[in-house]
Amino acid sequence: MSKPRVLVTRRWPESVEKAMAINFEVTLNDDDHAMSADELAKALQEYDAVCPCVTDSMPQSLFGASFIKTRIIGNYGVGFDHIAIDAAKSKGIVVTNTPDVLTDATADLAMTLMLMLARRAGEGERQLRAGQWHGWYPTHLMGTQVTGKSLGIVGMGRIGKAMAEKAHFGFGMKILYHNRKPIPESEERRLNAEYCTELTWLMSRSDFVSLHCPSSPRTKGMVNEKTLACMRPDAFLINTSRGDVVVEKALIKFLQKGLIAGAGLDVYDNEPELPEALLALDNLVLLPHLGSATKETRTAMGMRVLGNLNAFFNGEEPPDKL
Ligand code: 8YV
Repeated sequence: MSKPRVLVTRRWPESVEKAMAINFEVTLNDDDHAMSADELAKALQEYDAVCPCVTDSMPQSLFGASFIKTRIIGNYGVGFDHIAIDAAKSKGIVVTNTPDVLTDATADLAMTLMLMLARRAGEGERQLRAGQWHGWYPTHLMGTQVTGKSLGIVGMGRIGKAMAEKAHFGFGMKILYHNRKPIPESEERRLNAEYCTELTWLMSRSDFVSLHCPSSPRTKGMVNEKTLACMRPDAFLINTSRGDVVVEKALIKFLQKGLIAGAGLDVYDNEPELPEALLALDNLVLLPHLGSATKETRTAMGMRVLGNLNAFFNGEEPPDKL
């Protein structure tokens, strides 16, 4: 029996690509370019499985063709807002993602942003590399103490909870959280976490606000002029979720005017394009969507996709079916 044909849209860690080749006839994207809409449309007609990632936009229009061969989309990533999953499902396509395996890596990166921001690490490094460090003095680049401060977590799913753990147990932070529903009381007690029914309430009480919600019609533009206005001028915003949760223009305005103290961003509205105004600001730490970028995690993500494909082609329900 011939092996199912699989398209992996971007290069993965080598060990996973090798593991994929055992059960599947895999096509790799040799030069690792971001695929065009035409290439993805063609892929849906040629491959039994397509394994995209965040750089592959798969809108509703992509699923309009009369003939589609693909039976499973094994997304490499937990977020799947780049795939019109209802349209895919209406064509009988199963869609899976990769939860769990990137939880710690992403929470670690949010911690990195929080610490870098609070301690002005980006500014310090830029200064030093530019040859502008002329020695120690008591008021040099004074930052903000993180230990003991309050952290407002928006979206208390797996990654939000991992962030709460690291911040509470590692830095003695008081945790506030906003979520569709509260977490169990025992968990609240363990993490010293307090539920905020209103986002504005959380924003006004947090020294740091960290976004961990998925992109959805409910969360799109949730951090906007109105909600940012609730933050204190000495508070910081951290975003490792999706760019469209924040109204970028509003954030730029608040940063330019010093209405909030700073922001740490790993995700943007129109990646990889960044507004000049963001790049020009100093009270910012900007990273290029590195949330899950560890060797361990990127390998585990690929293995998770592979597990989903193996289950599907064995006639079983894939563990991460959406
Ligand atoms: C991934 C992410 O690397 O999984 C996610 O949702 O945001 C990233 O950490 C990316 O999406 C890969 O597709």
